[in-house]
Amino acid sequence: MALTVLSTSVLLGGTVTAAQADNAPQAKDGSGVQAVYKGRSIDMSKSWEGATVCVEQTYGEYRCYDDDAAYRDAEGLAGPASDVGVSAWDDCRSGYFCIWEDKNYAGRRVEGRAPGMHYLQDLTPSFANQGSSFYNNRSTNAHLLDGCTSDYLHADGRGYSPDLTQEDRLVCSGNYNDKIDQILLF
Ligand SMILES: [Ca+2]
Repeated sequence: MALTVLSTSVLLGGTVTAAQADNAPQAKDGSGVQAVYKGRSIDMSKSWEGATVCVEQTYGEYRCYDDDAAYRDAEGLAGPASDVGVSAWDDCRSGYFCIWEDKNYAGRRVEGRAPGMHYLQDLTPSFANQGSSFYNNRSTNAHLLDGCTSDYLHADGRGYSPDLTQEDRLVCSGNYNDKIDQILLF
């Protein structure tokens, strides 16, 4: 998939309202989210071990896979995964929000689907403040929060960014690359 045809559709920032924060599920402070990986339960906040893709099944339940081929095979998805090393935004299937640790949809990724707040520190050992590209392949909006006051990046449904260095923060200085701590799915 060529990147040149893509343009970002995430432009607007703002502030999260108190009502939005109150409605969000609470973080599991001090303990990571458990995921099934190779038939075992792993604490996603401590180590993904050999996994590179972790996918939310229902809220609080995740499955992790070695790679996209294993993911697609296990979840019964047709067709091969995108080649390693090329942009793989279309590896993020419809109905999911995906964030990758590297720009151009590369590196490890975590996929969420349930409405509510998703805390990256509970989902990855080193992924919080590392996200560099995302694709909100859902019909509803998402907010990417960086923990700097109430600053956030708004993403429309089907919104994406191949490079968060290109997304300037409107409230705080700098850009959103390697800054995202939480993702609120609507
Ligand atoms: Ca990064």
